[in-house]
Amino acid sequence: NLKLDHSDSNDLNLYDEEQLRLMKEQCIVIDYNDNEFASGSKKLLHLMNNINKGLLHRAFSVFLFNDKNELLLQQRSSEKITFPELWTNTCCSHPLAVDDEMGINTDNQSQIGQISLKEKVNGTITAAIRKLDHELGIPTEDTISKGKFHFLNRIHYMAPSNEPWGEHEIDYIFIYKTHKGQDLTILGNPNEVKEFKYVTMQKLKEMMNDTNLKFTPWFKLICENYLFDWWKQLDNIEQHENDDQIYRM
Ligand code: DMA
Ligand code: MN
Repeated sequence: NLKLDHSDSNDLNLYDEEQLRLMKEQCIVIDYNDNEFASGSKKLLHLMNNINKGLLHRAFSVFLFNDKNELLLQQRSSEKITFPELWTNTCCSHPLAVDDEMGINTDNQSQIGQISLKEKVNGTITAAIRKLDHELGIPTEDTISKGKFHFLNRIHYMAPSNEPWGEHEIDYIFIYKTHKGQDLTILGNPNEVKEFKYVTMQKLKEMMNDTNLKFTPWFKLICENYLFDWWKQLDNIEQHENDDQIYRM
């Protein structure tokens, strides 16, 4: 019985046409424990008016490293409706409310609300592969393989963006390590990404100290709480994999 903001009154035609089209994507609405119970448009789920009524959705964040252990960063495009022009991790988005990306497949009989974490992770990786291609032109066949995504943990956070938007998500964190000698083809989609580059940990720390550069709130949270530690242990990242806790921040 929530009175939700559908924001037809907001001046949405000020925004980029393609990004507005993407606001119609159906994301996965979840409860506090990450159990799916509904779908909702990206637009509805990212209005602070609705977030303040408790709406929460599923998301993912990929941290992709090259074979020199450098992290691929991106700067979000000016067209992005939420958090435009901020620097952030390789790729972020939402698994959609479709069987594949929720983790329901022909091998399991999972019912909505009772999908195992393993299957949810699997579905979320499907979404991550879709968006690595869409945002960064990283070709999915032969180059990116499902088995090479390391699922670390989930963080639950809320963060306002520019009015009237914000985030309230349980975010699945993945590390993807490129194998030795592999040089990924990257072709940034200008509607999504303004710039991208590989950085060492030291370079990233310098960037974060540069007051001219702005970073997304989830990226800062993940860096401070986890990433800098994991980065030092990239060669043994398996020991941190598959943590089933949800960390509230
Ligand atoms: C949403 O990312 C996900 C997180 C973890 C903030 P986004 O705004 O980049 O999503 P999309 O690329 O689908 O617009
Ligand atoms: Mn979101």
